[in-house]
Amino acid sequence: MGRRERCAEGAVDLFQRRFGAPPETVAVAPGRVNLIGEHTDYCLLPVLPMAIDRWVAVAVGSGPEGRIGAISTAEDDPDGPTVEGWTRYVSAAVAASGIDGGVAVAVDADLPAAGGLSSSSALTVAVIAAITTWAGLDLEPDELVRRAVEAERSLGVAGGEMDQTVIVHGRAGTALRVDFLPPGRRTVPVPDDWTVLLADTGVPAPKAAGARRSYNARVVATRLGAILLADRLGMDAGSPPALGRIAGGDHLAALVEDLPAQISSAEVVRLVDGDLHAVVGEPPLVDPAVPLSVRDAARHVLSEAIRVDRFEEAMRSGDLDGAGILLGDSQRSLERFGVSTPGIERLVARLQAGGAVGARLTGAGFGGHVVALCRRERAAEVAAVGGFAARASDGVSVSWGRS
Ligand code: NG1
Repeated sequence: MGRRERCAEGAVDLFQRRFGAPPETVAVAPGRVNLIGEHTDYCLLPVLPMAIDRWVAVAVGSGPEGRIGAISTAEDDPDGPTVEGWTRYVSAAVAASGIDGGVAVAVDADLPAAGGLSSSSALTVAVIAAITTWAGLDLEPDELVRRAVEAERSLGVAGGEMDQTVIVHGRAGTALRVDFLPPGRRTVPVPDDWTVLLADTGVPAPKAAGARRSYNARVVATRLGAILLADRLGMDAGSPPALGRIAGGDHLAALVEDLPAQISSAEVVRLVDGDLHAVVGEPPLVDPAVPLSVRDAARHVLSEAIRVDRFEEAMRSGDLDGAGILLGDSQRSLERFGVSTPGIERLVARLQAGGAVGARLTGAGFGGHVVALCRRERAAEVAAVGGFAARASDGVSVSWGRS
């Protein structure tokens, strides 16, 4: 039995044990690793993630009238890991499914929580997929993505759509190039002799408190960069403002260097006579008076978008060393962007010394996992440093309907 089936079985068993009847629908969603294109999705610039063979399974059936019954194997096991705040995702996902209760949900997972591998999005997607199937709603995959994004944003993180897109649309053996403007997706085969390794910094990358604030501050900093650059170019950065709406010209790199190193949202809005709400949102993602590192943010995002194109080319031509260099460039850019940590940097260095051609943080940063790339015959050697080889997997699947 594979990992996916074991997880599904774990959720079914738990459901039966805790709710006294078999579930009616089961959904299993993968985690993801982002190969490259970090902090670009919310700027409407491309990403290149891949769904991995670590899973979140959700079993669903009838529950207490007007309420949501939710249990997870981690919580059920007194020696199991504590997963903070997971029921908030279940509640948000139930709401996004258009159901106001009367449902029971049991969760099992072998995807590490708060590790930058998208456990929150996998849980959200799996709950919405299971419940809408159970309720007889036949959601189009893109509608499933849309509802999962909406559910997570309702919890206060101004995230992009990368995670939910690859968790729904991922295909075995391939990474997924995702564009947002205009929207597009294409699979990119992972060359046979490449191994993608994931190593844990041991520091959680939770989506709560400090990490959420730091993430949202980066989102707003990129919006400020977009507004100021658009103003110089006589263009419209849109609402919310996005660097993706003005990217593409060679002239941009020079203009980025002229951006202020630090400037607050309030100041930018004053300068360009803009709309503060469109920039910081409501409730505000960050204090409008706090200066943000706008130049570093724009520099990172615009250079990272170019690396996505180059990395895709390297994958298609089997240029492993070229791909490794791009990972290193991405990591250094993320360090200047302020989302790396000394622990991430030490782990990246150890993986490289152990035989990886390149490594970098994956996901939002501030902890979590590092992704490393190596030739397949060196995988065991690099994995000895720490970590596991991730296989590119299919996206979410649902079994059974409502009995
Ligand atoms: P993780 O690593 O799952 O926190 C977050 C965002 C992504 C993307 C990355 C950075 C959510 C659900 N996920 O990922 O959209 O912006 O950070 O590239 O908000």
